[in-house]
Amino acid sequence: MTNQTIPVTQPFLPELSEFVPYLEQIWDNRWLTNNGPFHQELEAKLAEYLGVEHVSLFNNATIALITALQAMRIHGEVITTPYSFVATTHSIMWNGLEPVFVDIDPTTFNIDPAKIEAAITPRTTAIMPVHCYSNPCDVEAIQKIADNYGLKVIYDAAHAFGVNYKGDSLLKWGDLSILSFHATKVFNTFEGGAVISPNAKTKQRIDCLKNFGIVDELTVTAPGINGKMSEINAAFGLVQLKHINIALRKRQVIDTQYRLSLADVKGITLYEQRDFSNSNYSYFPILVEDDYPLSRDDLYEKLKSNNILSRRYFYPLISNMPMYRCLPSAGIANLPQANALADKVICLPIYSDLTDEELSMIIQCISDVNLR
Ligand code: T4K
Repeated sequence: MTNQTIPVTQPFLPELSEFVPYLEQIWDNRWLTNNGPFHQELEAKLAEYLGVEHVSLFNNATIALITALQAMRIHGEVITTPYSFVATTHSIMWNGLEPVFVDIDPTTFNIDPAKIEAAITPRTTAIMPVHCYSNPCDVEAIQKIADNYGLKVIYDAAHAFGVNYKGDSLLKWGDLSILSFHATKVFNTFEGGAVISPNAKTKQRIDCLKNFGIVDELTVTAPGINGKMSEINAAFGLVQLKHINIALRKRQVIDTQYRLSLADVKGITLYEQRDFSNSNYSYFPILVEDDYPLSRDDLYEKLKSNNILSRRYFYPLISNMPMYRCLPSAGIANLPQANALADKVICLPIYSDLTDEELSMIIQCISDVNLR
């Protein structure tokens, strides 16, 4: 098929010449990090683009998640989904808290609100759901439960850049939302992330914690961390932001083409975006069902032998990883939907520079099996 490897994703990179003047400015003013001018500008521009008020930039989403839990003074147990990238549960562990896994809804791939209440104990203080593949969680049901039981809700919104729900930013739901700007995300700053706060006071606490807990030269009020984004990363974010709408539109075209071409392939199930929301086309997961001629792993290998590097996000399931599988909530019987999904999923390549020819090759590779 092709000799060129097709990765699952590739960062969108503007022309290097567009970035150079920003570098020159950094060299000129010798301000490299610690809330510099590009950092401040990116926070303001992102707030405007995302339709939120309070953005705190971070060096990555994992540190942002860890800091968010600390900022909310979470203790005891945190209810979360096992169907995510490991960073979600790792951030809970880094705070010395106990993750409690709750199964997912097989249609949204997100934590199933109907199963949350049964997992609440006197030690539960927070819920950490994930908007998986940019599909919004059932934010209304989750908020109702949180209000009834006095729990905080911290959304891992690493996949949810630019997603709206019922006409407003999805990032406004919960007590805090955390974005990732990693190289593999739709909007990237090489490495990076952000916490979205609901008010200025919370943003102030987040900003203090990400800067070691420093208030001023003589005052340190909390055991904070170094979560700061550098000027280089922030400057790159400003350049990215100029192109983000075009990059998202290109992804949308690829998503549409996949859907048109794969809808009728027997044994392949496509994932549907929830009503009242927009996708950011960050991932294109397919489910390989029992009536597909190949197993999920055989299809993965077939794609690989054709130089198409799909990924099994999210397999293995976090709850089956060695450091988590002994938790009382990690048993397969407690998480049947998440386990089933992890065994079926493949994320196909999607990124703005994927060519029509490459897309056709991927589609053909998946569809051809039926012709044998
Ligand atoms: N919560 C959720 C729900 C997340 O998905 C993530 C991150 C986080 C929290 C934590 O966010 P950060 O702390 O990272 O900001 C990748 C990413 O490293 C990770 O950020 C992401 N989720 C996860 C879903 O995927 P890997 O181990 O699969 O990445 P890697 O290095 O295998 O890259 C995947 C493909 O991307 C490569 O085959 C080629 C391409 N690529 C990658 C990089 C790094 C490029 O073309 N250029 C690059 O620079 O984890």
